[in-house]
Amino acid sequence: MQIPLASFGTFDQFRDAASTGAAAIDTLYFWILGICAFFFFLIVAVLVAFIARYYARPGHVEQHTPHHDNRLEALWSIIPSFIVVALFWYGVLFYLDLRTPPENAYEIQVVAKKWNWSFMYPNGVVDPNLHVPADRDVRLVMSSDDVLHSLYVPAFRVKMDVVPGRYSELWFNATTPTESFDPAIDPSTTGADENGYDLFCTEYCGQGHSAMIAKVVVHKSGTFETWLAEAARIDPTSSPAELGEKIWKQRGCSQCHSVDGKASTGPTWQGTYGTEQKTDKGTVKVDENYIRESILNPMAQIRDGFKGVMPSYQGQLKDAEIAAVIYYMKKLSAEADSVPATWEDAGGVPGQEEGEGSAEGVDTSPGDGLDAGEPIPAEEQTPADKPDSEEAAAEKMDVEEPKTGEQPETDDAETATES
Ligand code: HEC
Ligand SMILES: [Cu+2]
Repeated sequence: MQIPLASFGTFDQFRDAASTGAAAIDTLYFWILGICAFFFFLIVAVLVAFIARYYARPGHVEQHTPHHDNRLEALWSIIPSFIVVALFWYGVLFYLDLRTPPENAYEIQVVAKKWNWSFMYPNGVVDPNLHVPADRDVRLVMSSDDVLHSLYVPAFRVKMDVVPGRYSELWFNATTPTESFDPAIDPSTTGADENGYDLFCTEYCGQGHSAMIAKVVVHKSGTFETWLAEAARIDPTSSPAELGEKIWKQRGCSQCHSVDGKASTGPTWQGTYGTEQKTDKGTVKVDENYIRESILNPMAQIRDGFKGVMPSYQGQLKDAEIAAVIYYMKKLSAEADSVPATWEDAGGVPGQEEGEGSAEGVDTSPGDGLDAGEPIPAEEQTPADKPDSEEAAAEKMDVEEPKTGEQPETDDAETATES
């Protein structure tokens, strides 16, 4: 909807509506605005007329004025009641529609944290911008890693709080595909809805709040699937260990696993690969099979000194991603030299057409893991790797605690220099 006088300089207050629900919101909004404006001008006009007509003049004798008129009272009570009830009625209808996602909507997981957005797709792709198909109901399931945030897409006329400790949801059906999108352009430097629709955080969440901006890219029907498949593709010339590190950071492993030798909730990954460890089912060699099993079925064997609190990543990490974690753990161990530089060197990306056959050493068929290298003698193991008691583990956790607290501060500093 194009509204004259609606632009304040370069900032477009009223974005062109780009979702199916936007028209109803706009209609209601402009009815409320119109009715308010009508009564505002009517009341001010009457006020001015009465001042001109009835102001106190010298020699004027006060006359009797009527104090009450039932017909008038009824008129100005009943008419506004109808107006207000009608606005409320439409408001409730639109609100219910806005809050009730249609069945079979395409679901995207949203995680807000100081100060960025992550959008997670059913095939495991994680992107800092929201990509959606045009002409399809999309449902966002949103959660926050830290404080209260709020997701707002002006062009879609949707807004919803993102609250720590619970899920909130939002849905829309985007009608107008994005013409061009360049992920390299910083979303906070472009104006209204250029390079994708603006997506803002609208709950003041700290220093970097104003930079918590992302773009909504609406893909023409049929092209979204292509984008999604392309985004999931792993570049065969990229490094498997680097992908493993990215997974460790982005998929939450870092909350419980350190890579610097310190045990926290879970064992450290530094120097663990290739060692022998005690579990509740006996001694085990940390090899491909054990790592894969630990990720898919963490309860199968629980390392001594740790609790079985790790969630299963069954269905969440693809074969190639598990392989990447294995390469990353290997990179952090005495066998770092044997880690291939690229997927191509490793014989291709597991599960991806170009490279048939799984990577050397990552093949998880029984027995294969055993020839991955000599076990490291017990003396060479990192002591922090195997806390001897529950208390030791708890103590280590306490020491770790400030580390998590520090995180936002470093972010603070970064943002401070940016702005
Ligand atoms: C909530 C904390 C938590 C998170 C998050 C977590 N883990 Fe764990 N993990 C543990 C604990 C505790 C153990 C040890 C107990 C056990 O074996 O189940 C463990 C064990 C492991 C092991 C076995 C390693 C060893 O030395 O015994 C692997 C491999 C592993 N996790 C991988 C991962 C990956 C990959 C992720 C992220 C995708 C992850 N973990 C996320 C808590 C976690
Ligand atoms: Cu925020």
